[in-house]
Amino acid sequence: MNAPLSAVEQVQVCTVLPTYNERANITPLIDGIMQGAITPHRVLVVDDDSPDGTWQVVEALAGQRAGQVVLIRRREAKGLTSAIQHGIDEAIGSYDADIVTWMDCDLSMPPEDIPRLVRAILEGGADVAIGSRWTPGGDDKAHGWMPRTLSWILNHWAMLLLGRQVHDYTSGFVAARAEVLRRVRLQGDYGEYCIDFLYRAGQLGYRVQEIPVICVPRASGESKTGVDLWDYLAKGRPYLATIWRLRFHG
Ligand SMILES: Nc1nc2c(ncn2[C@@H]2O[C@H](COP(=O)(O)OP(=O)(O)OP(=O)(O)O)[C@@H](O)[C@H]2O)c(=O)[nH]1
Ligand SMILES: [Mg+2]
Repeated sequence: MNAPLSAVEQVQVCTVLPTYNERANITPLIDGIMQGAITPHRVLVVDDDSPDGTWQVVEALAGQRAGQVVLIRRREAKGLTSAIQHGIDEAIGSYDADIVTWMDCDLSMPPEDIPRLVRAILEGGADVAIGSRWTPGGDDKAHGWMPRTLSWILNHWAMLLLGRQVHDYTSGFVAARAEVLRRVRLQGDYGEYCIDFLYRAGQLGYRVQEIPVICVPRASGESKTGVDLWDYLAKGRPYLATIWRLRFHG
C-alpha cells in the first residue's frame, strides 16, 4: 500500500539490538548480521547498562566499525519494549532508515535470516515481515515441550480473537518499513508489544508476511523470561491481557 522503496543498494536498513547481559553473544551476532547484509546496514545496540559489560564490548566494536555499529547506553531507562522503541526512533530520526529490523540478542534467532525478512519487504510487497516459528518450515528448537505448549496455546488464543493472518504473534523477530513505525509505536513492557504491534499494523491495512525461521537455544548467558512454569505464567499474563484489550477495547 506504500510507495516503492528505492533500489536495494540504496535502501538503508538499521537493525536494533536490545541487550541486557549479552556480552558473549553480541559480537558473533553483529558479525553474522554484517556478513549477510544485502543493503547498506547499520546496527544500533540499545543496552540498559548491563552489569556484565555488554556495552563495553559494543563500545569497542563501534570504535572499529565507525558508522556501522552504534551504541546507545541507557543508564536510567530500562525494559525491552522501550529499548526497541528507543532504537527505532534513533534509526528513523537520526539515521534515515527505510527499514528497521529487530531481534533477540541471545543468538536464538539466526542473523542470516534477516535478509529473508528484508527481501519480503523489498521484493515481496510486505510492509512488515516477521520470523515465524509457527508457520510451515518454522520451528522453535530453543524450548522444551512446556514453553512450546504455552506458546502454542497463547498464539492460538491470539488467532482466535485477533485473526489468523499471523501465526506467531509473539515472534519478536521483525522487519518493518519506516512508514509503519512512524504510525505504530510499540506499547507494553516485554514481548506482548509484538502482539499489539502486529495487530494494529494489520488494522491500518499494512501487509504482514511471515517468513519461517527455526529458533535455537540461547548460545550463552541467562534467559530474562525464566525457566519454570511459574516464570512463564507470570510473564504470560500481560500477553493474555493485551489480546483481550485489542479484541474487546480496540
Ligand atoms: N535493553 C534491554 N534489553 C533487554 C531487557 N530485557 C531483555 N532484553 C533483551 O531482550 C532479548 C530477549 O531476552 P531473553 O533473555 O532472550 O528472553 P526471552 O527470549 O524472552 O526468553 P527465552 O525464551 O528464555 O530466550 C535479549 O536480547 C535480551 O538481552 C531490558 O530490560 N533491556
Ligand atoms: Mg531469547
